Amino acid sequence: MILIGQYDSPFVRRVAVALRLYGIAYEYRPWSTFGDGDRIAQFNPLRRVPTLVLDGGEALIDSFAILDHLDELAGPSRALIASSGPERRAALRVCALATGLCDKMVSLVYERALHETVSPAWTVRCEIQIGDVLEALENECARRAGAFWFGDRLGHPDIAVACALRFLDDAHPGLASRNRRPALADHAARCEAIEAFAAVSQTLSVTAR
Ligand SMILES: N[C@@H](CCC(=O)N[C@@H](CS)C(=O)NCC(=O)O)C(=O)O
Repeated sequence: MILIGQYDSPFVRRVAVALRLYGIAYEYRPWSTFGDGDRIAQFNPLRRVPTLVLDGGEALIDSFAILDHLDELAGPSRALIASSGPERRAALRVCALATGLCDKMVSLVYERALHETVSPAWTVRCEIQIGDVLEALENECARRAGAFWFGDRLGHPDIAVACALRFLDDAHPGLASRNRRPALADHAARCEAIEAFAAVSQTLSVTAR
């Protein structure tokens, strides 16, 4: 299979970390969403990453759909998320908060990179959403009992939150320092120390023109 996208994207990175933790081999195409838009469009008309091209040529789009397939390949006993019930819903909720946080952070990046005049209303709204989600995640993280979000085993929520925090530091250092959260900082350090995270680490470069 072929993973398209750069590791500075929190969405691409969460997929890449899962691929590594599952031990699934993949070819890597570090195509840029803007500079390589035409190449990405051959597989995904949305021109978005991550895009995962399966061996038969089928292209999966959106990190949730891609991880759903990888979980199926890994099987229920190895999957990084519960297969059903309240545990699955709770894990998906944390993942959705983390990826929603990334949507807002990416949106702010594009707002600043692409518009001559940045919208103060949109900026303030995104910053409030980012701050509120970080606070909610911090509270949940501080209350957890085990080493990871839902016990002693790392799962998709851990990966999604850690990838979001790395993107926050890279893309919005000012917001990151205004939103320092000790439990989340500890969580990020714990995840970043794992080889699967270190192997797919890339400093953000914004090329949105
Ligand atoms: N919901 C998608 C979001 C993916 C996403 O926003 N990717 C960004 C890169 S970080 C992208 O492709 N941006 C280009 C665009 O939206 O035009 C997912 O979870 O995969």
